[in-house]
Amino acid sequence: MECGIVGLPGSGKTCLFQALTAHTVAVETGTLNPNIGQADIPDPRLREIARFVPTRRIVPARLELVDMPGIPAGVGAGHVAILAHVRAVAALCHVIDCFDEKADPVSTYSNLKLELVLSDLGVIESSLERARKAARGGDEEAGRRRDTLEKALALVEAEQPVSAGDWSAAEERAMRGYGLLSAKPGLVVANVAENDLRGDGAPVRALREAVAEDGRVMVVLCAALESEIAELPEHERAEMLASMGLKEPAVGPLARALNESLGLTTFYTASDKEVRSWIIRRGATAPEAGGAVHSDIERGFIRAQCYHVDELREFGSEKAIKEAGRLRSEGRRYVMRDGDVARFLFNV
Ligand SMILES: Nc1nc2c(ncn2[C@@H]2O[C@H](COP(=O)(O)OP(=O)(O)O)[C@@H](O)[C@H]2O)c(=O)[nH]1
Ligand SMILES: [Mg+2]
Repeated sequence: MECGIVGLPGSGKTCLFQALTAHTVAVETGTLNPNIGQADIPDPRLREIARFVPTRRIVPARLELVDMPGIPAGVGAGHVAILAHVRAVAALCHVIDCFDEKADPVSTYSNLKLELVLSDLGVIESSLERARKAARGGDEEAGRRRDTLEKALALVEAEQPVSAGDWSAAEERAMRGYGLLSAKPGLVVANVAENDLRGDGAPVRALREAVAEDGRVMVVLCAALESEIAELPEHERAEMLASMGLKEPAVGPLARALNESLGLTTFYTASDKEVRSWIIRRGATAPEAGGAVHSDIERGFIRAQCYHVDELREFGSEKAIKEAGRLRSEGRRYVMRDGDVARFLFNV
């Protein structure tokens, strides 16, 4: 899953990117190239599983991050080079400067939203023209595309994001190829000052309200501090976090909020080799989950042996779960539950 980090220049995008990727990527600044990297998604359940299933290593799922070069204010649809990168990602993370005393987070947020809507306007208009022409030539598929684009056009002309519409699965599929920015699920990062880590200041509170009104999630963090913490050796991190009154690095809440707004869920595989978390679409079936591990598993799927993380806590070992008759044997129609630990049986 790829997440694009967007926002005004100087809002702290690159700083956040470096924090999330723990400084593992040599970043470029002042160019039109995005920085691309991966962040481990911390998950307390991994350690818990490893307590009951002795293993050689723990492998967290990862989040792909694309740190976009800034979209200068007021430039809008003109910045094709930058926006082309943004069109390819699945979700957006809007970073908003709340650390500068002169910042006005609410108006920055509404401008940013408008920017995305305006950039979609151009894409929709030109695609609509092509779809209309093809539809007149008798292409039924193009006719359906035209209807969907007309619906999207009405929204963006009213300065509404495409995501505000009611879309059928078929319409969503038809639109996916256009990479419409205002159709992407997104969350907001309030980049707060070191002296307002909980975001209790009036500007951040106002932003929280504006974001909630849109039905979106907001994560409060201080990118500069997170970046410093990420540079510390592992054993010093916990102490630093505690001294700041923080429970965990921001990548945890950020990834969880992202999974939530993208409709994703987590399952685990556990053996003496590795304990690992996997992120899949909510509603994915057992063979689809197996496919996240390896395409052969999906192809040759026989069944999945599953139990829930909570049962590990309750019974203390996989053996005890089995003896209690709680090890489930699930077939191809089984919809994975968040927190399932699965072993796949397959044959190719
Ligand atoms: N005080 C403070 N400064 C920050 C914070 N985040 C970023 N900055 C500073 O803002 C400037 C721009 O940050 P950068 O990450 O390059 O912004 P970008 O243009 O959005 O990528 C840098 O000088 C950062 O040190 C923060 O949380 N607090
Ligand atoms: Mg930057």
